[in-house]
Amino acid sequence: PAARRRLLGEVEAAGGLAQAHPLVAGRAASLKEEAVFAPADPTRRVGTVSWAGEKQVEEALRIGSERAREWERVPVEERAKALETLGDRLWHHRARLLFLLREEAGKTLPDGWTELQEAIDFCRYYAVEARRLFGGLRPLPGPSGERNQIGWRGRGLFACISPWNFPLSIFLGQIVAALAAGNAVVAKPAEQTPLVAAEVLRLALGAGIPPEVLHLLPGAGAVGEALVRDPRLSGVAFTGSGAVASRIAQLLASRGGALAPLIAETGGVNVMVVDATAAAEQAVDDILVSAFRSSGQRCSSLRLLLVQEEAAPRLLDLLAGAIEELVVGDPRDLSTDVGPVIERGAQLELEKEAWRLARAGKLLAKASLASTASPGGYYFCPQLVEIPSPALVDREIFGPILPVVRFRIEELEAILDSIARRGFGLTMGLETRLSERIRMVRERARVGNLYVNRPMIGAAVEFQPFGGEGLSGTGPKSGGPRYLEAFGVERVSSENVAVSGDPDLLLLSE
Ligand code: UN1
Repeated sequence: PAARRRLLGEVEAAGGLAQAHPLVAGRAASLKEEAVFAPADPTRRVGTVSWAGEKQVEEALRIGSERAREWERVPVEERAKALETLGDRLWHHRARLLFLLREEAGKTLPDGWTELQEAIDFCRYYAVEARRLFGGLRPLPGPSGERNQIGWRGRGLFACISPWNFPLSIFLGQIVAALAAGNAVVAKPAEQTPLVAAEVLRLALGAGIPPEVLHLLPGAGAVGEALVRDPRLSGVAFTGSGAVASRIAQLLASRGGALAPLIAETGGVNVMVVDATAAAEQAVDDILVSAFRSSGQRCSSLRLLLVQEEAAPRLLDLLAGAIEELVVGDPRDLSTDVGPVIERGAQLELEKEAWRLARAGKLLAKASLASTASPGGYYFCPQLVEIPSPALVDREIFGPILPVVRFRIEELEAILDSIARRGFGLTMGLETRLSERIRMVRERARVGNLYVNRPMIGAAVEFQPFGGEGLSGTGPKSGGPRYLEAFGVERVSSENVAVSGDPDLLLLSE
């Protein structure tokens, strides 16, 4: 608590109005400004943003595509060093970043802190990975008389289109991966969180990343669409809704020019199974974290709880009690467990969903709003709703509503199969003490990340590569050893050493 209070003091001292502009080749375009307000209290002004127009989009595309090769030719060691310096700068400027995460995105201090750590981890991990993969040509064996070598190179210009729920770590993770692989980047942050993005971009330029290869375009969907339609773009990294991912894939396919890869991470309808052998207290802790951390606004968050009927009375009782004790309120307050949701629209949508589920089932527990919270804030108090069938949860509800269904153990395999058939495949949680149950679930679940007897959010960079399949995304997992490959191309060089080769190789092949 003392350390938290000290950190809070530093965060408050780093306050003050923020500004975001389109930043093309290091030049800020000054256009009409609009105010940005805090979701915790929409009368609290956080700063101003000016949105990118057609002119900035065109310039970023032109300069980014022209200058990408220069960045690619920078030795990988130098590129990696710049990314590590950026990681150090994030740490150095942590108080300001935590302040902006709190004010602009409504994150509590612990939520901001995990995100900051993740962003730093991405910088360091992708720097190491860049050295491993992009460090030059590697020899391939045979055939005799030929020298064959293979290596990774950058693709060109990438668009990085990122969500508001991780305005620092996902925003930066995409950018750092693209840069590490030798690409130039046009970054379009979510329109809800341009201020964090602008701060991060300034830190990146100060870390030695040339302004000609990293451009920022704050804007709405139209900016992303204009980018993706342009044949000068060599690839897209996107995290957000499945609908937008499909739209991007269509635009990329129909724009003419070379085909460009789409690395997409989208939503999930993530299930946790608790069986009768589970350790109840552990399960309750893991459920609370999985469903309500970050106000349930992670794509990895728990969306549907399945409890074996024998375990249900005790578990749901404990869980209901714990939910009623959660403190929902302003993230400025250290006692807050759950902050606001991102915007008014999200709050209204959640209220509608909660109403629909409660009508079909029964509300078991609800947290309450702290008296210090602003009544105008976009709060939605965590709820536990028992429903009669998993079929009532057929799409992602992005916030702190937790529907629960009781099941009989002989139904479990069929339920898991029907969940897999829906096609979402991001995360799954399992609480059990039976090793054969762990094996069975691992076998039947079609998800990118399965978590057993621990929370089903909070994948750690390098140790738990993160990402889904099916409706939950394409492409390799972020924070894993395959991710950078998706941002590059592989090139092979084959040489007849009888003509050009060095004498040692000639001897070997004789
Ligand atoms: C997301 O919400 O888009 O595992 C991803 C986690 C985070 C990633 C969440 N590292 O919860």
